[in-house]
Amino acid sequence: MSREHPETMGQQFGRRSWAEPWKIKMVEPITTTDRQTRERALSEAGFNTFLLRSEDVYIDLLTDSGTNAMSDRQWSAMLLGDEAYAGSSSFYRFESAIRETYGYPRVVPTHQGRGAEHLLSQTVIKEGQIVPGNMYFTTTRLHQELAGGVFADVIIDEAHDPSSQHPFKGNIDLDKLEALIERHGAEGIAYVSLAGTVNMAGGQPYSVANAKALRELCDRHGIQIYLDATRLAENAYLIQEREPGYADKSVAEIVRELCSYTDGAWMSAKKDALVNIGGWIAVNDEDLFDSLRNLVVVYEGLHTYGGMAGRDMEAVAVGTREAVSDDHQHQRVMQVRYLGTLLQRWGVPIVEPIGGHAIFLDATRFYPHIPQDHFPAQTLAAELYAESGVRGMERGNVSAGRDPETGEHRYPALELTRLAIPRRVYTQAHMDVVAEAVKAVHDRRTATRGLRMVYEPHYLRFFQARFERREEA
Ligand code: P71
Repeated sequence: MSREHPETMGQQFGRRSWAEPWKIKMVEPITTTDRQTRERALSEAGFNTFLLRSEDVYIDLLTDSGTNAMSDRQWSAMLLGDEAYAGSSSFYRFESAIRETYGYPRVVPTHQGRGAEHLLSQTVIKEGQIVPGNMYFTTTRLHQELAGGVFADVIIDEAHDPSSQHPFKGNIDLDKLEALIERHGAEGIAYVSLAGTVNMAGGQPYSVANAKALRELCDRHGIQIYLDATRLAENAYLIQEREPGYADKSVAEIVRELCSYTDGAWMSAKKDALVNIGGWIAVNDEDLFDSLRNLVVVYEGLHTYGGMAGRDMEAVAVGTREAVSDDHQHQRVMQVRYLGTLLQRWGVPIVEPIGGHAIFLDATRFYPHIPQDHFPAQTLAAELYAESGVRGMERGNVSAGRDPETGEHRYPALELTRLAIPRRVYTQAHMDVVAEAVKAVHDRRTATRGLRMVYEPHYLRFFQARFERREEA
């Protein structure tokens, strides 16, 4: 760029600039931190970014879950929250928003996504049944296993290759699924666990064509499909962008169509739905609904609040409708892509194509000299925090946990550090700061050593595990 003729960001990338479809009404001050403070905080946190205090973090990209900024419409709806124990009018507004947006008639509220996963798994899975899915998610698989199920990954092979440019890396490989059905019989399969987008693959979408073919295969065998709709609106936006025939359909229409190929869905409303807490499970079948609605009172709360306050349900109702706005999704996905494109241009290895909610740094290529049992992705998350106060999350060997049969690390094909972008929270200037911080860590990568795990909890170890720096490779 010439100094005499400054260019806008859009011009630098050879396109027209986009901007946020909102203006800012309230701000939350954040402060920068110094390296000495960060080094102390990091060692107190056992080199695990989950154990840092948020006041020690400058730009927080740990997760896009529950970290969204709510709109003035959502905040004002919260004041209308009906806090009745039973039959809250807020529940009925919540129920209508979900019915209209996703199309399932029967809705059970839960406090967040894993509450819904627990209910579905306990209700539908029989001991020893297989649960095929398009890649595992940590809490989803754990609840399936706790219910006696055995998760089987049936995502296409391209999803495990961070450089594959396949536009729908979230697709299910129907041959893999068919082979499982042949081996175990349809009665050996609990249901197909389908997610849009696929978090652990890098926020990758599945296509409408794949969903239709999956429906057809499952109908032939009488197998149900349940959808993790946590980031389905982002999946729909990526379909609008890339699937032939969908450019003129709205995100809202595509969401409805995707749901029409499934028997039910569950949701962590903390993502797409632009709130800080909430969830649900919604189904077509009346008997299944009765079972879920009965179980929810044991674990979450009455079937008209499911662990949420009335005001929380109001915020979900408004946020659910905002989430399927085309303008919102455009800004959302383009902001993520802006950060990723800067990193790509500087030669930082990331998962491609850039997905819907986060940039996933490929720690295997970032630190080729660090073996997987020295936790390269955990190391990268720790180094990035020490460098800059930017907090990301490990999504590799620590997250994958141990195989319940052998007790060994699972050594997943993808060893990633995720920088998840909260919705409507940070600006393009924040993305510039993050990109430069990653570049600085990348520039001194050869001098970095891995970590040793010194404390390992039994469940979902990544949340509370502790590490020490290794002095030598
Ligand atoms: C994310 C989270 C939150 C999280 C969960 C576990 C470890 C670290 C962070 C939560 C999801 C999700 C999908 C696809 C279900 C849940 C559980 N993601 N499905 O990405 O991404 O929902 O957190 O509301 O219980 O940071 P829940």
